[in-house]
Amino acid sequence: MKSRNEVLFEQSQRVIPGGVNSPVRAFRSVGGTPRFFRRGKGAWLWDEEGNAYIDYVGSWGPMILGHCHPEVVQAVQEAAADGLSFGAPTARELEMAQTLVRLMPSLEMVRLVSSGTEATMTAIRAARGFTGRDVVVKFEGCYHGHADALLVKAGSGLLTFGQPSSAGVPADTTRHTLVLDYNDVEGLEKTFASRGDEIAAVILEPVVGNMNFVRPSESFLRTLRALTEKHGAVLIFDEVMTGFRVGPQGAQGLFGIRPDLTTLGKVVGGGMPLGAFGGRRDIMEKLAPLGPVYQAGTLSGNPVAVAAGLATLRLVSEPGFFERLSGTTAALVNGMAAEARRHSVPFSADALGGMFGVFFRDRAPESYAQVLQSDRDAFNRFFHLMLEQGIYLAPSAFEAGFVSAAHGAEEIRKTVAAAGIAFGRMRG
Ligand code: HOZ
Repeated sequence: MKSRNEVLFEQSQRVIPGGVNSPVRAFRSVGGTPRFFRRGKGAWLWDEEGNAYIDYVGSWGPMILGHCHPEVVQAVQEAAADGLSFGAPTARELEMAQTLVRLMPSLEMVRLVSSGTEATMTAIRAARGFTGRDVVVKFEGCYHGHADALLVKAGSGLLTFGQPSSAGVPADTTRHTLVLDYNDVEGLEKTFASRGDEIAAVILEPVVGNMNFVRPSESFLRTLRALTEKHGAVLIFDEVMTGFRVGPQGAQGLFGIRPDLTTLGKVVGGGMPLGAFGGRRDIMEKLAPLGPVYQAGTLSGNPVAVAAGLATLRLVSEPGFFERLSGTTAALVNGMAAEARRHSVPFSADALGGMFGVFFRDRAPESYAQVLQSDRDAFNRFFHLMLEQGIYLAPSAFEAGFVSAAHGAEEIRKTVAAAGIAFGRMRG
């Protein structure tokens, strides 16, 4: 007899392409049936069959406080009771903009949108409008949402499914997109030496979470900042994943680099559809209605999404929040690494704030090429052995994991114990 998850998946595949509303949910690379979730509370999720899981996906990043945090739920309920959407300015939007400007010093002005994709797409447009140049530099394995110009050698689902560039994107659209290797200082210097004055923008994930987890080298970030400044190119930090996730000021605070533009999503909406981008006033003032760069959205700055985001940002800004979160994440990855050593499984892990990566290779990767050297079959086995024990990891070897403030010592202990059992079975 089929399980309820299987029945739901079968039915979904008849009416939704692949049975999912975003490809990474489909379990295609790990195999098996995606879990259909009915509810979440704190660090836990329950599927339609009533099975409980400790959640390390966190809706792919937003759920930094865990599921159904009472203050976030209350904020959403209150905002919803006032009206779901006005398509007009609200005081809540102003409060969100003021909050972001206060929390992230590189943001002089911000605009709210409905997703990370919209934020990065518009940041690129603003950079092109500001500089009057066309060329955009991105890095292999970084994913910046699914806007046409950025779907080149991208990470996340495109990497998971081995199609790093998408069909349906006219070659003309990506003609101006240059792709370099992440953490490759020399490649960067050569590109700027030959084409520096054509480059409108360089966009990157300042800690990559879309080819699993790759941290930047200090020299890479410093060179990037110096070269973009020298050549008048706009440096865009895509902090959709890392913003208010790896530290109180995102990756830019952690590494002490001030980008020209920053894109935000995920945590900023506390689990509701909200994105934002912002940065230098002279660039942001190019946006309509002040300037010639057009961007718009019926639901931009949606009051319910903004309320969820404000409540979330209030809580993550409390003193000690990131110290505690980083401690939990470190306990998780160190515990798993110790279990792997005990069972002689080649394994490594890395983490910043509430974001982590696990790899079936001896050292955490520093580049896309090294990520590909990780043993993908081993990951897939590990994923299923963990899932059987109620541990929900991202269903792909090319995604980062997320820990929330609701993950406590007991959840970490259970996860590390499950990893020990999984590694033991992998060796056996
Ligand atoms: N950036 C997320 C995964 N790496 C997005 C989730 C999705 O594509 O559904």
